Amino acid sequence: MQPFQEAIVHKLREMYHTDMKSATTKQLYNAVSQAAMDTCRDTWAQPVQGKTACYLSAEFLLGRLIHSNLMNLGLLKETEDLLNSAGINPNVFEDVEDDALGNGGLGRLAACFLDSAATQGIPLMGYGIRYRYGLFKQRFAYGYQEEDADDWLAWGDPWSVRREDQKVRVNFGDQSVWAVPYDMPIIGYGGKVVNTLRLWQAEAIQPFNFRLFNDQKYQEAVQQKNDAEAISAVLYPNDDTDAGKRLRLKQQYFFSSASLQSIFADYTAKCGTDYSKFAEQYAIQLNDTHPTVSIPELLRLLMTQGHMGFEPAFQVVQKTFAYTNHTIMAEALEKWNLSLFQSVLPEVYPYVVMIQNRLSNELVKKNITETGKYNIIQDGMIHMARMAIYSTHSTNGVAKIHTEIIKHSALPEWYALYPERFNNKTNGVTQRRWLALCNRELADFITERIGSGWVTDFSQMSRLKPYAEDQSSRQRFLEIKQEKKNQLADYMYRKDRFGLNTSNIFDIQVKRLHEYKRQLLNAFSILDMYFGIKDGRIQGFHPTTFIFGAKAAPGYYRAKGIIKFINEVANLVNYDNAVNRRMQVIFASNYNVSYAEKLIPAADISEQISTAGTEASGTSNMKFMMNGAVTLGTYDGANIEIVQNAGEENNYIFGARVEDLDKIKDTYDPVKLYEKEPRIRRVVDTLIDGTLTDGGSGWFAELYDSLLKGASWHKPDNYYLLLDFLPYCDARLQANHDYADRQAFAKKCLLNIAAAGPFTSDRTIRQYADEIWHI
Ligand code: NBG
Repeated sequence: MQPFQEAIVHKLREMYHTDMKSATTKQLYNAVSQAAMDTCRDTWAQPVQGKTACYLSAEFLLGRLIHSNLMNLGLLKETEDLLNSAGINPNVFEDVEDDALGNGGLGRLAACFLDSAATQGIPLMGYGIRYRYGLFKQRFAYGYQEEDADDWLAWGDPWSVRREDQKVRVNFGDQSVWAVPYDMPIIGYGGKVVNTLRLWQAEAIQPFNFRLFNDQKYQEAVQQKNDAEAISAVLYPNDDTDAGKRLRLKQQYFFSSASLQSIFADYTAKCGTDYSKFAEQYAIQLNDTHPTVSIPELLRLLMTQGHMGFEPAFQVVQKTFAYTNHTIMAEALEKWNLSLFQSVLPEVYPYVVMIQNRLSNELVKKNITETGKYNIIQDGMIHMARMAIYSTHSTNGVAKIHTEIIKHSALPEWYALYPERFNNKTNGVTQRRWLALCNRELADFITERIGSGWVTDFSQMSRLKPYAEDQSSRQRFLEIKQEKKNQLADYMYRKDRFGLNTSNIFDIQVKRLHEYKRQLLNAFSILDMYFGIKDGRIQGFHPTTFIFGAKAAPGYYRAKGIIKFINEVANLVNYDNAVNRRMQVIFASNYNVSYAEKLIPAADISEQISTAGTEASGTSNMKFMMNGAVTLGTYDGANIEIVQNAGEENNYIFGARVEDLDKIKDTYDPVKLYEKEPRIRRVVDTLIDGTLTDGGSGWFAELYDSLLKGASWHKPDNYYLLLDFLPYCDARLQANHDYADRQAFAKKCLLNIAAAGPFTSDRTIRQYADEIWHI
């Protein structure tokens, strides 16, 4: 036995008095994880040298850790051999809950960054919240989404270490709590560098009041404990909307203050009490506006504990912080009601006022009289994005087009004032989780051809390009794709009891449910193909399985209506014997990181169909690309950079561009399109003509109205579904037609893989380190 295998056996005995043969999955999981933790404790304990970057984020969507950690430590194979030799399926840990401390792209990006930084030896610390319950679990009941709590701790938490000695106190207007850190090792590939993710848990200062209990006031006796724990109880399930809740502001300040206090104490221990050099030791990146209250918090610490004057303290703040914007959706630009802010954070509010005063003086000096669009405090609200841009040295978008939109249409007034602050950092994803781990067959294929250097140097992927011309490589690629479809089919059968037809094209759209992402357009186009096949209008259609995966925020009823609609479309198609050998529609339930790891490698077609100008970047588009799918998408977000690199001829780009939409936005009339085009009318009418039923909820009629009548808060069809409908259907049928030439299609896929080099988060994080943090 190898030493690591012995360590696992030893852990089982020590922790559970059991052995490989009798251990439960949970025991195995905890024993393997603990044994792996032991192998990296020494490396982890090594102090960071030089400047540290701190990534503050309300979300870290890590996914399941055991496989990625074992892979990065080089212990995956040994572990699997041990399981095999004990007659245990090496896939046992697939039953282990996925951690879900994030909503979608923003939280998953943070997780990719951690992996990339540790792998490249960049000292990056993550700071966030240890939510007791992560993103809800999704079920379908009669096609409706139902939500259950995500009790991720039920499996134990072997990858965290509670650091009682490092807890700090966080004060609100009406309560004080402990913030207790749980540290997780972030193990770089090869195991040479181990960074830290620190997640804070809220706990009561006095968890139990003995006197009240004695007076038989049982509820009151634990009131403080409940109130404290509420702060880190749940992740807000909103993806890019501002929940606008008191508790949410508390969450934001809770982790911001705890992180800043901790960083401040580290600085003091390292450099003493001269805080003027703080920015030489720490760079702090704000992941969207959620941690922006860190800005006045650092100012407060520098001025009260560091005894600095306002101006020098502000200079330090500005040099330390940088801000990333992840969306231009107006509803996501956080604003807090002034009186709410004052009552929750009375000790912080004065520092916001100081920042506002400095801004006011600067505007006067610059002769700017229209101050309303700049003011941080305006009309009874505190504008967090404004505070973030004004008080930091860098504001970045997450794809080229997104950064241009920020500069020229979302926040042009700020760009006019401080053009030098704005920069772009196109997102990336880690090829270790999203290729090496989730698609080992394809990873081997690549390594056999270009060596294994791509695992840590993704620019080497371009060396794969010649193999796109090689018939036997294309054949092998097709075999691997088939294998991944078979594996997905097994998995989906176990999870959702779906029987996938694995000889079909797999056409997949997985991402949060949002109107701008246009899952409804996808469903309309499926209906159009369905009618077209039945009517004989569409001939020679290659059988296709259309797969969706998406959670809707529980309070976002229109998104829930779209889920119900897609499930009804699925029923219609799948039970119609006239077409169901040619089409299948499937909605995977509870889409999450682990599901993505199965779905993405099996895809032929990656659906990236957001309205031009709305998706800041997208990151699943990159994961699909590196797993050999073609992109069927709009000219939006990182799709643009993807097709520029991989060739438009190897992808399927359709629909209106931002410039086109700008021209028509005041005159666009979806009703005209609806009246003129029978195919549009037919699919839209399924919302109200009884073809499909919403079970009496009224949701389908509401969707119909949103397209043709608009609502008090938006114009009709404000995401231009009807405008892009026909071009989308055409592009989709073209891809379907092209697929028939398997060799030619495989070539497109291979060229996409070979062009994926720039879309690694290794490149992205290097750019943050070089250009923003100067590490
Ligand atoms: C999301 C965008 C995506 C982007 C990720 C990561 C939010 C607020 N924004 O397009 O919608 O890829 O951020 O940058 O979740």
